[in-house]
Amino acid sequence: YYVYATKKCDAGEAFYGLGDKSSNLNLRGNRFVNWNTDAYSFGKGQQPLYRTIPFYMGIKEGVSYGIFFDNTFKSQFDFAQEESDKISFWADGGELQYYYIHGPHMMDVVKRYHTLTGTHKLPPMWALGYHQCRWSYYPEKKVKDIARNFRERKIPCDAIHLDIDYMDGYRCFTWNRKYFPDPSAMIKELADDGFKTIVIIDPGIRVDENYSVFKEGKQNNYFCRRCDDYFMEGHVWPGRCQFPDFTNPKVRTWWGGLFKELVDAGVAGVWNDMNEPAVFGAGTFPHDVRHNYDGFHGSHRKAHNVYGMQMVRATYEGLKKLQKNKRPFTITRAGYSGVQRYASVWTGDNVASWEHLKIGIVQLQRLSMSGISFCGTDIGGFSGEPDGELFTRWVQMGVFSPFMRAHSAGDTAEREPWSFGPEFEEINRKFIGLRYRLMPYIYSVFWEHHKHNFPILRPLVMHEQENVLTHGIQDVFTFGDKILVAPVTDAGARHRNVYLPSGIWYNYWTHDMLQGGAEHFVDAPIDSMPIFVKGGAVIPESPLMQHVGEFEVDELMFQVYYSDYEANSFYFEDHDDTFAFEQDIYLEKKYVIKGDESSMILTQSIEGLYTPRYETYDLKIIGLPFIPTKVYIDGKEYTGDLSFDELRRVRIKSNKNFKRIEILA
Ligand code: MIG
Repeated sequence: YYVYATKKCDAGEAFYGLGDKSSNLNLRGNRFVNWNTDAYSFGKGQQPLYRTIPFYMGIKEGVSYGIFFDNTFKSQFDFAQEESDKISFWADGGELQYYYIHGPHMMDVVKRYHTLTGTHKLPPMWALGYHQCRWSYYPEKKVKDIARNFRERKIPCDAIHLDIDYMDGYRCFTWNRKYFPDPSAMIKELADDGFKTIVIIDPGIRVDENYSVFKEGKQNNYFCRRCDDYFMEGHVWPGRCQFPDFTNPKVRTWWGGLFKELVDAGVAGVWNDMNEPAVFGAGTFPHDVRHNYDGFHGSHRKAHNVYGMQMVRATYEGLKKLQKNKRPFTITRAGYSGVQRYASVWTGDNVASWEHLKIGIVQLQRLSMSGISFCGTDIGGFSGEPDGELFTRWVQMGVFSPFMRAHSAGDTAEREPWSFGPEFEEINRKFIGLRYRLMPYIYSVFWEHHKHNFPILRPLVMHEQENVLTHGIQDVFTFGDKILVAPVTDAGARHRNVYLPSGIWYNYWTHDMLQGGAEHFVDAPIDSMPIFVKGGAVIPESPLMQHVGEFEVDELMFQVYYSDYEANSFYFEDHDDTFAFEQDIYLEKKYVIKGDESSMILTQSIEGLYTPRYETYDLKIIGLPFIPTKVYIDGKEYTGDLSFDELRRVRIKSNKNFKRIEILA
């Protein structure tokens, strides 16, 4: 029994979306299957992978549309592979229920898909900092040693992750007291130094009559059963395990409450692994396992692809209750459309190779277009050994991964930003520092995502879908709509080609201006990476900090990029980690730039009720095509120095409430 649909497609039609697939960005000519799978060391084009996002977009004669096939059974999509003029999708059960979303622009389609399935909640700002992870950091002394190294070496970092070895015999919600005799004391010590502690959690619960989580689950009938009523059992890290039925609302509430001790100990975030669900040997559960499915009972065939999302939903909702007014931070490996409401996502067990760096760039853009903007890869590659150059290029790409975390398997050499010698350490410091300099911009882009449904990473096809040249570009993307990045993904490469969409673009490092609508050959030395800022952008910047707790400025800095057309920018600020923004305790500031050959006008409008601590702005105006002689701030002549600095910028200090600044030749 299956359901299917077939549609005609044009010769030039291009296809995008579908979540985490590891093939080329344009899906045309391929067939895909969605069945959440633990895909350790997956290769290019390998499938199925960890997630099921049955949503795709097409571009037909320059016009974009989307189809969301909301079916949780194993589903497949054929994009003109079997027959070049047809696209088909089908599933092994359920209903033929799909949504057609009209564009005409891809951005409209993506935003409407978000309206349907949700966006990420606004994360706490610290979660946007750099995360250091490894399988595993233990004992306690090792964890503290890592933390101390970050601070001594002045490499910014906000979070350290504890992988499965923090648990007692891999029993969820326990601590190995030999390695971690006093978790709260350790977590407090780390917190005092600006580090958040994140712990992993798995769905497999060890069958052990002396283990309270197992006993409670058993007494209350919370574990999954087979068709013959016997328990679903499988081996994972703890040995013989049973698995909570997260599709049951009662089980979710119970699971959420289990985090109490971890939260009381100070744990700030939870990383949900193995929730495809993964089982050693068999791969996953047998089809006949029964699920509550929120009262709409069904077998594992129906529940498999949503199991992981319901697990992380339980985790998220539990943390939300336990942490009171603090925003929860969760990560998940498996998911279904809509998982973004409960978690960030990492792409699973990738490999330390240049090819995987390329695959990761495609996966992140694809996830972002498919609703899952808060995503990242294991920086450096999970398995295998990167050399210093590959690791550094991956850190550079990681600055523009919405979730920025380095992670590595236990059988690899140590993998911290300083592991590859002083030359690479210096570059890694510079780039992780850049992540923090851009933090106010990054945070504002997350707000635009959460509140206004914009994806965070945008492939060039989203900027210029009518230009078929962009349909196949997959190694350049923008973060928000103002910053374009062209990561370097080849060993030894020190230059690369970059197509810039139409408009004016500024080299982030030199401020040189480039005309878009053309391809440019640009420098990419190892200690740099091609980054461009859109003309007309107003980019807020933070002074260098070691963790976001240090973000307390007396003066807010902006880089203001001249343009000869009108352009809008947004800046968002609030309390960083509470829900006060839901009561309008935030500021959303809008900037409009308009320039010509002898003047530039910058306006500001402010919405919201938050009161920042600073009073003034430090504005650096970049790219003026004339020598300024007069500046008026809200009609009053400005008396400060107007000369260009070494990077041809003019600095203007203004009151934070200005409405209009005029710069005249
Ligand atoms: O079977 O917890 O993808 O990030 O380090 C491996 C150990 C289980 C898989 C995750 C990886 C994690 C590892 N886990």
